[in-house]
Amino acid sequence: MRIGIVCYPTFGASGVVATELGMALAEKGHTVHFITYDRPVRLRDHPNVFYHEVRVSDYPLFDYQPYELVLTSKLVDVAKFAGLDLLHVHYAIPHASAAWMAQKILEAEGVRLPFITTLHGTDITLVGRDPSFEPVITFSMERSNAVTAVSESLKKDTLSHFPLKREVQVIPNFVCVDQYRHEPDPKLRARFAPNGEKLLVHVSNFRPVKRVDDVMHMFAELRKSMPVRLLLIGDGPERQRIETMCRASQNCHSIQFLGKMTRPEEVVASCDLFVLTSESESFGLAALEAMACGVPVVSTDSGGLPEVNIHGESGLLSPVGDFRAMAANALAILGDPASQAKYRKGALAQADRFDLSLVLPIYEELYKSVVALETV
Ligand code: GMT
Repeated sequence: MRIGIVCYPTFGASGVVATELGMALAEKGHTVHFITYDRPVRLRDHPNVFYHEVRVSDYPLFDYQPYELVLTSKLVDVAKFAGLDLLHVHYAIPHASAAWMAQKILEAEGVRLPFITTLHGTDITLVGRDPSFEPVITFSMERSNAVTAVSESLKKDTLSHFPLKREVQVIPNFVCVDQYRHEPDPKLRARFAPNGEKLLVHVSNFRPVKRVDDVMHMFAELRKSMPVRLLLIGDGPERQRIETMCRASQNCHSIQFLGKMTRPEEVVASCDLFVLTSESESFGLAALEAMACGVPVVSTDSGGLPEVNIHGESGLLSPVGDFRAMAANALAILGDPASQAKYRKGALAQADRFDLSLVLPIYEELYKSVVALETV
């Protein structure tokens, strides 16, 4: 099939899912065209993969550049030039409405272009619910040829926040487990935990929804009971404030900010515990990637996290904001070698349930069914 993929090209997990899906489809022989404003960070070179940049002009009349229109024109152009069989757009805003517009333009020219919208989380739980977006999001979800959500929790949120009459299919996020099976690297451990401390890690885009303050609080609490160090990977609007908070604390010498990394798993695999303190999380791909490295997870129980992090198996869950419970959970996992080994095994087993080999055929089936539909 010839598939167009629209996504955010940055470090956001929706872009990572879209990119890894496209790469896997290309590997299976499909031709994949990525259409976005910058080269997706995880995009690798492949003979079946093409990248089309959406370039917005800086015409002085526009205080706000009409990205959605330029994207639509590019979709029309690529669909015609490459003979796309379908479009798969990741993150509803503004990709789903741009895809619908492109579909209508092509329809007027007698060209059929079905599109699938995959909902990732904040497009529904935060931004999409805003009245300034809601009617457009509802409309474009209704008009998509298929809508998927990355967890049961996100599907439930979607159906409760939007007056949808249509089906929403859950297709969970995935991880290619073979790529994540790194053994802990003694050199990295010696660098980050030179005195044999347990090593905690958090990966996020440092947005308020991640509650990185709670990572700092749970770490301070845990340090009262055991020697630990903390790595913070990623960057975003809260990073400076958290770094300032860190410098003012007594624990800062045990905390390192590593910034954005294209392959965080290379460090995560050498850690003992992954911490995710989010207020809301439709899935929590970063946690799944950690599990695939054999790293158990202490997380909140919000959104789709209980579908990914199984309490008592791959890690432990606690209510949002309860950093003392998170510290107690961390101690329960790391406190003795048998428990750590049990959770490590549980994390690997849980990651196996989300292996790419299980999820890719579900997307391919959906693509086939959408392409086979008679009408737009
Ligand atoms: O978590 C973020 O802030 C990034 C966001 C995105 O759109 O890239 O992530 C969302 O999509 C991911 C991939 O499906 C999910 O794993 C994340 O849980 C989800 N984030 C939220 O729901 C906050």
